[in-house]
Amino acid sequence: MNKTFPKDFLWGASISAHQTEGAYATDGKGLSVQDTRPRDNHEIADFTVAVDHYHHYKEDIALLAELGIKIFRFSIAWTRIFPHGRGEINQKGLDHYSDVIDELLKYHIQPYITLSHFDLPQALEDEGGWSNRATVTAFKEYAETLFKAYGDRVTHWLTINEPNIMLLVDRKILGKEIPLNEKYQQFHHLMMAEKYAFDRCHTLVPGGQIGPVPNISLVYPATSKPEDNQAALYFNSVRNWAYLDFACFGRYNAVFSDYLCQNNIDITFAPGDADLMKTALPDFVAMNFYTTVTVEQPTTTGDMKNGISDQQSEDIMERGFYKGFTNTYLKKNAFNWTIDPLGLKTTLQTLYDRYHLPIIITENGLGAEDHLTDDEKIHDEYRIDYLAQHTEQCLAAIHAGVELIGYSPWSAIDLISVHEGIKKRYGFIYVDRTDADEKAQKRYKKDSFYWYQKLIEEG
Ligand code: BGP
Repeated sequence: MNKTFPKDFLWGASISAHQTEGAYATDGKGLSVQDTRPRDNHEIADFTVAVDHYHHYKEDIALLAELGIKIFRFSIAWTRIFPHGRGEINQKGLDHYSDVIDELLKYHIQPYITLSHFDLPQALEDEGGWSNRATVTAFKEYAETLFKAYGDRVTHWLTINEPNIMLLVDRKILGKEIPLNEKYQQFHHLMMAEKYAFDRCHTLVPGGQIGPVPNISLVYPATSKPEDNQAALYFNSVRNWAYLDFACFGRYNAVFSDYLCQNNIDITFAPGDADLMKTALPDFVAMNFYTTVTVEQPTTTGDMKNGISDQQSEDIMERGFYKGFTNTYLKKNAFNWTIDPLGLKTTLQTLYDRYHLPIIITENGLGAEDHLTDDEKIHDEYRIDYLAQHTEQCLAAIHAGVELIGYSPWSAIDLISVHEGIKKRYGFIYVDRTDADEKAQKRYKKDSFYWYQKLIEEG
């Protein structure tokens, strides 16, 4: 059996705009919900400076070229293009990303651009955000603007980053809780926004290819008890397949529909939605994977906390459907996220078997507190170990027949964690700052940089 990856395998690295760029109000950029979100912990870095990728992008891309990546997954900040979400275009914003794209192409690195990564314009949020159907139209106009501006150089696009996590883990991602009824009308609007992006990309971008980019954690039952299997069935649908069945089949998943019905949730369609759902379809599935999740059937008594406070921890629960369960067969990282490399292979096989579309992994990584030594090294062997185990399972999935076309781990460079600041580092490149002190943000190559460079060279 071939021990190496296909020669055309798309080795990449990933970031998002708000977690790396900083320059949160520079060159005409408007405020997003990530700039205004309530912060319960003022000890951790916010996104105002982040790792100043906005000004360091040439240096960072040169390092990524040295790393040897073939693709670079990054997101465009909607509020750099439309400071108020719609209406007047900010030419400086359009110019900035045009320069970023040209810098990547200079090194023959293919851009994989995420249209939106948790950073809805605040001006649209003020009008109801994803609860307001008008936001779908604003997103369509935003996507069309990018396709027209960059479609001559960028063929591969991702829609909206992890809509499932944005909705299910709203407190962590957005700093607020969305009521259940509203949450699933937002689901419909997010999914329709994605459909418009599929449709317009295929119309406006020559050879354009586009895909959804959910966070997929396969859900295991805590025991072989039929009740626990039911709990896993429902959470797999609510967390994973609801989003991908809508994107890839243009349908409401049957188990998810029952979940909505049991919660008395009615979804309002707009005229034309049912048709566009079926006709606008993706070319590939992008998937972010960190871990798997285990659930049990909730008992009718005991402490029942509704909702999910973190996508990885066991304190997820929805009364009557599922409750997080500690899987003692899996190790955990320092931030309480389980580690399940074989679960990645199983997830890839399950996904491919269900959708039969090419798959690219656009996030996978280990958040850890790295340390810069006096001789300017970062010995992150724990990250090498995590990535080695997961890329090994990627190869095993390919040998098992999965059309896995690429692996773009999180993250290219250290960045500000969604809610745990800079101390939770993911990058191949270390950025010298702390949560409290921005310092000079000097860049250093970690041991994992050299490990990944070798893996890309040798496949
Ligand atoms: C995913 C997001 C990324 C990143 C990652 C790590 O859900 O797409 O933006 O945040 O999770 O999560 P965290 O930053 O909480 O460690």
